[in-house]
Amino acid sequence: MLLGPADALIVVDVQNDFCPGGSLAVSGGDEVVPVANHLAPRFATVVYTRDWHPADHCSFDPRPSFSDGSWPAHCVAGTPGAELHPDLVLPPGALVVSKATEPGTDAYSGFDGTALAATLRARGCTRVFVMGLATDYCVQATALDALREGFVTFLVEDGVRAVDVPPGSGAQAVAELRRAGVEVVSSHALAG
Ligand code: VGL
Ligand code: ZN
Repeated sequence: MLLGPADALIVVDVQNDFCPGGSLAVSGGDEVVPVANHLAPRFATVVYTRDWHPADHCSFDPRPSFSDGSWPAHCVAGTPGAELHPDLVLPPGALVVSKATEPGTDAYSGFDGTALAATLRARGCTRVFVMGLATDYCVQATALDALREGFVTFLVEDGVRAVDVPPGSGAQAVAELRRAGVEVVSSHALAG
């Protein structure tokens, strides 16, 4: 599959807290870093979203149940856990989009409460390729919003990892994305 100037890569929430050792670690989360680094130089537009919560964010719960939207404290703005994974290589001109920055609301999608859709349109982007963490939460929400915003939307299947709470939610998310109209591709199939 040939990439062109209207294609954008969206790398969702590849942050320390979502990687092994982090407060909300996704199994194998760091394994998406080489995929992001392989793809980023092939895209004219590369966006890194980050979960960027205040310390008193409404999703934080000392006894979190995950699937109901309560989580251990994670990605507190300005802390090491909120930093993008240190091995990510951001190409020149890469965009960083912070989301869920207000105490009272959560936002799984990189489009939710941000200028991402407008920014992509202003750059002439018509297709987006979504990868990152986590498949069943922020990746799924970002890909569904990309469709809603009118972008032709792809999921980079080897570039995602799931929380998998409840079990199977990662595979279910991929199935739901397919049903919604997202095309699932492998990073190896992308050239440009
Ligand atoms: C995420 C749970 C809470 C994610 C963010 O990036 O998938 N999941 N906040
Ligand atoms: Zn969060």
